[in-house]
Amino acid sequence: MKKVITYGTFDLFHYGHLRILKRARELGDYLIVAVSTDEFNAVKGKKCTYPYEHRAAIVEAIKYVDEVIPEHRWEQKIDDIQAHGINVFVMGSDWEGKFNELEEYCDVVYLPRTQDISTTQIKHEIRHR
Ligand code: C2G
Repeated sequence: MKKVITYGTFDLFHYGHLRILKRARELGDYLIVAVSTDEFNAVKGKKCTYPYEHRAAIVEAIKYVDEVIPEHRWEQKIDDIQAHGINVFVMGSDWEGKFNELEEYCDVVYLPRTQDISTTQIKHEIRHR
């Protein structure tokens, strides 16, 4: 079984999130998504609309997703890859090149971001309707 992992906040879940999860799943047979905890988002300087429990539940309900784990810190990726027997690490192209050190442990794939949609843009559009 080819196992894939990807990481993210997935706040205000949108079509760009759906597309990365669909494409990530298509790279293997099993997709794990590590969803950033509220505490880790504070480290990332991200203020979420939805708490971790809601963001994780929504991601877990997506048919392309087989398992959700929490993302507590930047440095957990190698442990996750080894603990879960991951074959492919996937991120959107806004992270291009940032995780190449993981190539020692598994394939690293950056997929093109979905254009013209982001959580920030959604918040802006709702505020300025
Ligand atoms: N994404 C995308 N297209 C968009 C928006 C997001 O493909 N229009 C992708 C991002 O590239 C990322 C995933 O969706 O791979 C989740 O995006 P975020 O929730 O913004 O995650 P981020 O804050 O980038 O956290 O350790 C890695 C971090 O946890 C990544």
